Amino acid sequence: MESFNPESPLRQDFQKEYNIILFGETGAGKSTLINYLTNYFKNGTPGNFKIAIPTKHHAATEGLEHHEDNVQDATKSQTRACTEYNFRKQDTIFNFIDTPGLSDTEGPEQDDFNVRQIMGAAEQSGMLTAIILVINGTQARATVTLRNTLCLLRSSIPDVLLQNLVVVLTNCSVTTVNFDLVHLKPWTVPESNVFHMNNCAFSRPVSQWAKNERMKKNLEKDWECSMETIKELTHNLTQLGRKATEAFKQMRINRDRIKSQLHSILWEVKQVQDLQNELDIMKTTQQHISTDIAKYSDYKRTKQVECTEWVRCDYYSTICTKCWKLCNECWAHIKSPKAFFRSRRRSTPIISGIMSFYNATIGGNCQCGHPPYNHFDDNIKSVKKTKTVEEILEDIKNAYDDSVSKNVQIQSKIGSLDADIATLRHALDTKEAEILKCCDELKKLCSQFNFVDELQGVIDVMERDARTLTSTVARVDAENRIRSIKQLVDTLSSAGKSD
Ligand SMILES: Nc1nc2c(ncn2[C@@H]2O[C@H](COP(=O)(O)OP(=O)(O)OP(=O)(O)O)[C@@H](O)[C@H]2O)c(=O)[nH]1
Ligand SMILES: [Mg+2]
Ligand SMILES: [Zn+2]
Ligand SMILES: [Zn+2]
Repeated sequence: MESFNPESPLRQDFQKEYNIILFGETGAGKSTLINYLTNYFKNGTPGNFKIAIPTKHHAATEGLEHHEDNVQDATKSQTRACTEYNFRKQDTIFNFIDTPGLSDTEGPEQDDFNVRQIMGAAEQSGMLTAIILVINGTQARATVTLRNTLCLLRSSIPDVLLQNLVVVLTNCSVTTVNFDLVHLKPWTVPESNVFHMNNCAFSRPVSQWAKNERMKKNLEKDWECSMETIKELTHNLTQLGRKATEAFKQMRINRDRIKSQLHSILWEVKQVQDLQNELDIMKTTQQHISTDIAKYSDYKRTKQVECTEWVRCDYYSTICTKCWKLCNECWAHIKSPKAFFRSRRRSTPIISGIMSFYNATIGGNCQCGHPPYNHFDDNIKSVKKTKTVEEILEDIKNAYDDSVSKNVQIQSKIGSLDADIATLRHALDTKEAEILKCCDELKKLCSQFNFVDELQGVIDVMERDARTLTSTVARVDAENRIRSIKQLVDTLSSAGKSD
């Protein structure tokens, strides 16, 4: 905020100093009121206007700085920044702060920016004597714009300053006013602090009325009334106690905190959703891997194999050591004398073999083709058996091992993603809690505080983002977040209504 003191740089010489800030809808007549105050303090007259803030038809005369934008364009808020105007009356200084108007046609973001500026200017003033609500007194109905302005006002003025509210109804007189002060509810402003003014002198060029006696007369009459009202107004201001503006600061801190938390919530919800999408993809992959593991787990195969085993029996046979087959089966029972006789020589199998050979073939090779010394006698026989053997199918086992190791990897990735998501969710919960806390603090400072629009904006963004989510888990999560912010909105608005 800029401060201009045209009269005296030595403020400390003066004993009484009053800081007054103007609040109001765009076009309500705040800057015009400053111009009227300029004329009041500097003895301006309809023949000799003193203009601090230029208008469409009047150039500035006081060489003061101002922040009027586009004075030719009436659709936009004219005052773009807060400016302090200092006036002296004997031993008293009045510092009036002109501010940008609320319900700017440029929308809620501009409003938000302006509210921040205005509250900042109020905070900077250190001590405030009054907040003057400048309201166009011709408004009979609570239009959307008026409701919006009042909502912004209620949300930005701390309770400690409600005793210092002064209302200036413009464009009207006490008899022509249409604005009903009940619109200000639950605020009540004592009648002594409500003023009516018709500050019409700067609405048209001097040329339009200077030569029209009737117009001139009317204008001069209104002018006189306004000057009278300002006299009363300034007197009343000196009667109000000054209040420290610390509450504005605390409100600013909490508002900023809420905003920053809301922003990071939006960002983190997106993060959670991205991670959740990734997690979903991984879980699908893991399902495929599990199917593969089940599919390839059958890499062992059992086979029935035929084999020959030699077992004892109760008769003797001749066996070839080359062919491993019976060449002469069952030529004597184990208990027969022949067997007994032959078995005594069993310690010399070769002789036994030769003997058996002679016995069996009467000389020459056996029918198997091998010579006699390749044969022996024994009470054994060959038995055919089937055995079960296990076989490992290598490529299937490789696929199985591969799937198992992939599963281990993905499991650990899923684990760390789960942990990341849990951390983010926790951070989100903390932020939601902090927003609640800040809202509580704000409610204590300003019982009419309402952040619903702000929160609604965040909800809109979240809902828009949620619609694009592919992951069902992420969508459910987003919906839960949206629900909890909505709950916050409900709590805030019902608290507002109950007041
Ligand atoms: N007839 C009449 N016109 C007024 C009165 N107060 C302001 N106006 C006119 O209304 C228009 C807007 O007035 P401003 O003083 O610029 O309004 P403001 O509140 O400073 O507006 P912003 O800077 O946009 O917030 C101007 O054309 C003024 O001449 C009034 O009491 N009576
Ligand atoms: Mg203005
Ligand atoms: Zn043989
Ligand atoms: Zn043989």
